[in-house]
Amino acid sequence: MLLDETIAAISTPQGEGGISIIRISGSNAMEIADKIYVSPKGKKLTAVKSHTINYGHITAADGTILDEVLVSVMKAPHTYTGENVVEINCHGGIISTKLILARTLEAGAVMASPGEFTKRAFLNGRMDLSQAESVMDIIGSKTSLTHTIAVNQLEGRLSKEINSIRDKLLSLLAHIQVLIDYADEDLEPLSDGEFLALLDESCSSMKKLLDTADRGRLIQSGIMTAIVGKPNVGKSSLLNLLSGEDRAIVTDIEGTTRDAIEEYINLGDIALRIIDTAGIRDTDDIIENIGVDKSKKYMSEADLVLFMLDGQKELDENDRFIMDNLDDRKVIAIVNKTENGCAFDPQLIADKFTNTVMFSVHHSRGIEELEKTVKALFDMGSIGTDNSNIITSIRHKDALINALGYAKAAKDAFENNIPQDMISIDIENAISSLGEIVGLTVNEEVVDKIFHNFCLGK
Ligand SMILES: Nc1nc2c(ncn2[C@@H]2O[C@H](COP(=O)(O)OP(=O)(O)OP(=O)(O)O)[C@@H](O)[C@H]2O)c(=O)[nH]1
Ligand SMILES: [Mg+2]
Repeated sequence: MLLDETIAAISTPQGEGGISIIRISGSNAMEIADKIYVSPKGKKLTAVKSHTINYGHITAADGTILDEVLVSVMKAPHTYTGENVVEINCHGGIISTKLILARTLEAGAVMASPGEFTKRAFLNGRMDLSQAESVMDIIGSKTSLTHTIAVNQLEGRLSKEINSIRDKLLSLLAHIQVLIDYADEDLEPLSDGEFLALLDESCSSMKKLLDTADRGRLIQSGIMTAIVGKPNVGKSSLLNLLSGEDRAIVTDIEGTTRDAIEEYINLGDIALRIIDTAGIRDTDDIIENIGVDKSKKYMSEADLVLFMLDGQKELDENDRFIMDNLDDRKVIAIVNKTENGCAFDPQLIADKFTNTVMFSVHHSRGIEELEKTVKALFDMGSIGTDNSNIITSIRHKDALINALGYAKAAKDAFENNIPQDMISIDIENAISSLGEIVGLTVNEEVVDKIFHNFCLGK
């Protein structure tokens, strides 16, 4: 990528709509736009004030009008990319946008690659790498929770925390370097206690962040949730209710579902990758049995098990078999079909499972309670309302694991009286790993890979 090139792309989704935007960024953005833009009074975009919107037309090479437009002119450096930016608002539609984009290219712009506008924002120091990554997370958000986390990251909350840990480690490094380089000078070094305390603080801040990574993963990719239970309790009915469509076949015949069905759904502001499974029971049917084996596998692998029971029937050996095999799992027991009460004492279930929800798919009753319970079980209730950061990116998690490993090694070395210049290598490595998160110490290949996943025009 050459930063001295001026780039252009369509920044809005392709298709029919109210408006579309063609974005141009680079030092020649205004000059290029002037070659294809005509204002009623002949004004030039190179001459207008920054951050203004200008009415006019985009014309073809022979002067034919291609569309009526509003053109935003934003001069560097206070723009998204930090460069001169022109945004042409034209009528939404495939042809208008393509024709105008083609005109910008004829006029000297080059086609932007995916994420290139944001990459330039990063390279020009408008945002750090974790902020740039959050832009894509905002665009790709499927729940308000992922959106909140991404917006916080864009606002720099994560960067601030990472930089503050980095600063602590940098002060330790400075301390060691002073000791080594000016050993004979009368400097006031940190006491061993102070040195260790700072190192400890850094380790525990990193550990605290890392502890959020599991939750972050679940929030970002959805909690893998298996609905299990004996046949006919209403598992497929629950999947259909939560997904809002007739996804799975529902009948009153036991053993209706043979194969697992997976759907991505939003339960309030949490995402679930929900799997409807075949009812678990002893059966001689070969096909059903394969399904039952799959159900058992999901039961043992899912992040969350929704164990469903039929509130209109007494508990039986199939229920008990499942109950006995859920000991080490995160489970919410759902007693379904309770619109007219429950055929067994619900306490029998509540005694075994702390989280029990009385439910009726037919009456859509219990959904809110279910949502509340899932949130509590995964400690997601306070996200967005408190100020803590959540690690949702595997790249950030890996960098933190490395940084913490180096910081711990430095601590061990310090406690074992290893020479200080050896300790400084570990601290330098920890600083460098943290720098990868915000993009201070990251190589070009990694940066390219990150932005390659962006959408065109962003
Ligand atoms: N009364 C009542 N019936 C329900 C409720 N939910 C589901 N059912 C009925 O229970 C029967 C079984 O529902 P399914 O969703 O197919 O049950 P399942 O657990 O998927 O069954 P298998 O696929 O055979 O394991 C159907 O006749 C549903 O209409 C409910 O809340 N109340
Ligand atoms: Mg079913």
